[in-house]
Amino acid sequence: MRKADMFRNGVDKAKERNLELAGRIAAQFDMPGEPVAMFALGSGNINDTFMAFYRTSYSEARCVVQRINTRVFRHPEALMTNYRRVTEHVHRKLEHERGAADRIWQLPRMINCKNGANLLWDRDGTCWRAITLIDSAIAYDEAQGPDHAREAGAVLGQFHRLVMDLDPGSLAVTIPGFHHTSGYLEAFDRVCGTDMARTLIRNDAKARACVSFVSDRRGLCQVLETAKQRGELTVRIMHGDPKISNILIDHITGQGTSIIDLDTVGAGLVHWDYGDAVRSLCNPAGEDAPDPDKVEFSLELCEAFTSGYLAQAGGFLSGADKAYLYDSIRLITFELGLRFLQDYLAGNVYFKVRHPRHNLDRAAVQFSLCRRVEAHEKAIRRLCTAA
Ligand code: GN1
Ligand code: MG
Repeated sequence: MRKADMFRNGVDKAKERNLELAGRIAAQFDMPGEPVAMFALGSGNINDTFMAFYRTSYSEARCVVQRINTRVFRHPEALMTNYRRVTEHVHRKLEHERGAADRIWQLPRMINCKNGANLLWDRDGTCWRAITLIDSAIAYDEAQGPDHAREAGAVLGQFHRLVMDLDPGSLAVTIPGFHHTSGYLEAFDRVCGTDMARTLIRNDAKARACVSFVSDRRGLCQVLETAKQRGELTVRIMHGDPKISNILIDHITGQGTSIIDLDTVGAGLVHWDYGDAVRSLCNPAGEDAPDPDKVEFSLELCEAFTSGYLAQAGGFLSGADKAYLYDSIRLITFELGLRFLQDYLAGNVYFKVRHPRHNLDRAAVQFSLCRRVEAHEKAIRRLCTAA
């Protein structure tokens, strides 16, 4: 084959696929110019994310386009209403505080369709939306070191501070029971009673080890809930999914600039967010670590993240809030493992998987991380309350 043909073949194949989506989906959003392509982006476990490219004769623009997973988010309209409410509130506040800020904090906003709607329902029943792109910022999948961790902490703390005066009751619940660990335990118990789960557990040592890990920690599920009932913790607005790849770092200044993925924003405990961010940041081997036994929890990254977080959020957190930060890391790590395990036993119906045992492998990684967190309990408690 001649070089020119090889080149054309390669380009054409990619073009065909992307052009089809660009013409049908990207073209409907209120962006300047003509859509020229859509490329898959990111590594989300629920929605499908794309970068859309648009061109005019003198410039070009990009935005993020997402196919919303309506099996998980059953009421996408509610999700969009939350999104708008939170971004408008945050943008108003950022404008007001701009003079005193040490940087330009950002939060992407929605881009409506050309017909004014904020969601696009495609003819095949799929649901799409578009969001502005923060072009000069990077979402890292892994911690880049303590400076990165500190900036990531600052972004989460800043987000909590910015939304703390928004009424938690004003936001819709996008996933009922999200982060209610006891509910995940009940779902796990139910699935364990099915024939499919029984077979999966009986024939597999890894599954049995994961199940017994859960059995040993059933009491843990209530830790934050009980503190809330006792009045030690307050319901505020939380992000719901602040894993490291949802926190953007400005690559020009190296400073944290924005948090993305507001799909689960709503009433809850800021502890869920703190725990989720730390469990994802302080596990350098990642959620797909090939060997669960080699998973480590980095105290250094945890300390840096916590200092960045408390520098922004410390002003409104009480002593009791700080006292439960350790428990939140342990709980959310355990909870994510439990969610992966439950989904594996239910036949992989919630999280996207690349192979049939993917959710089981993911569960084993989170449980191993949870063990490391438990082993570091004293040191973590010290750094959370000292900061
Ligand atoms: C899911 O899709 P993604 O990657 O943004 C999940 C989070 C988990 C995360 C683990 C709505 O988030 O709760 O922590 O996977 N989101 C939902 O990677 O369940
Ligand atoms: Mg998400």
